[in-house]
Amino acid sequence: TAAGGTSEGPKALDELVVGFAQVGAESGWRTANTKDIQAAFKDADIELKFSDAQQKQENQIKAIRSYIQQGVDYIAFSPVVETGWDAVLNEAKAAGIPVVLTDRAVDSKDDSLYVTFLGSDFIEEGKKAGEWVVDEFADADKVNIVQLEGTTGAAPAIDRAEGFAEVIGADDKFEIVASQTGDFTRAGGKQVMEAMLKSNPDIDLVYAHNDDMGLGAIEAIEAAGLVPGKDIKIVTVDAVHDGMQALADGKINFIVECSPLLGKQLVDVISTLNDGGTPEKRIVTEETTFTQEQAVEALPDRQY
Ligand code: GYE
Repeated sequence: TAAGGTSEGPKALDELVVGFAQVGAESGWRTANTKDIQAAFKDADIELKFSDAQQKQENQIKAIRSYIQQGVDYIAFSPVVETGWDAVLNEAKAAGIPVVLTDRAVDSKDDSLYVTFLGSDFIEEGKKAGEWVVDEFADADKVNIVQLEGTTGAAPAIDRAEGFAEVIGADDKFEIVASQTGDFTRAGGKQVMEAMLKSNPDIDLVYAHNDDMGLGAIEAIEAAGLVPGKDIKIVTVDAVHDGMQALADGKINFIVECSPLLGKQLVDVISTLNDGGTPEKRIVTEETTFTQEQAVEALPDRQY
């Protein structure tokens, strides 16, 4: 069958073919994620077909259809947005090809369309960012926040906004005065921040859904003659190298970690399936948070 070892016993790992449909190369996180997945499959001696959808759902759907046509054993993908996957996932199901979601979830009523979802708890990440803000501004009377959102419709953008709003919503001194997507890119973060600085004279805090947008915001803040990390505080999510460097340099104030190192776990899921086993339906990535001091300490040992 196309579906690995399920009915004919396990295949040798070097006979397996896995198709991976990546979101794009929009951020430092994504680059680290791609590298880690490619390295893990190489180590395991499993063939990986890789495609980059350039942040477009239609490209990802095309890539998945092409993997189905090629009769790969498994498909893994990180859905650029949450909705609109049922049709193509039903095609994979009909072809007997198990699908693994990595990093981002789909919003579908039918959870038989995928084997497992392997990745972070983005609501929790948003809450951790919010909790830091509540502590940091404990003595303030009014806190004007601007939010740089991730890709519209993407699980991490939706959930990081939700978790954050829930925590800061408990005190009405916190106000999100502007919120707009920067598409998880540095250029997007910079452009949106420039516009926000023009229309909002009194910004206390930037909450960016990833490091790259925070790094773009730093450029805009400096260009406006303000000091990032002091005049305007910044909290981001990811903890990739450049973000951690900016945190250690005092330009970012706090980072919630989101680990891109999903390769080994994805290989484990594939080999469990190949052996006829059933992986957990949800595999949550473990992660921490970093202050400026912790970033200085952690930086030398970071892998990405
Ligand atoms: O935080 C961001 C990337 O899906 C968790 O996508 C991922 C997010 C990550 O572009 O940097």
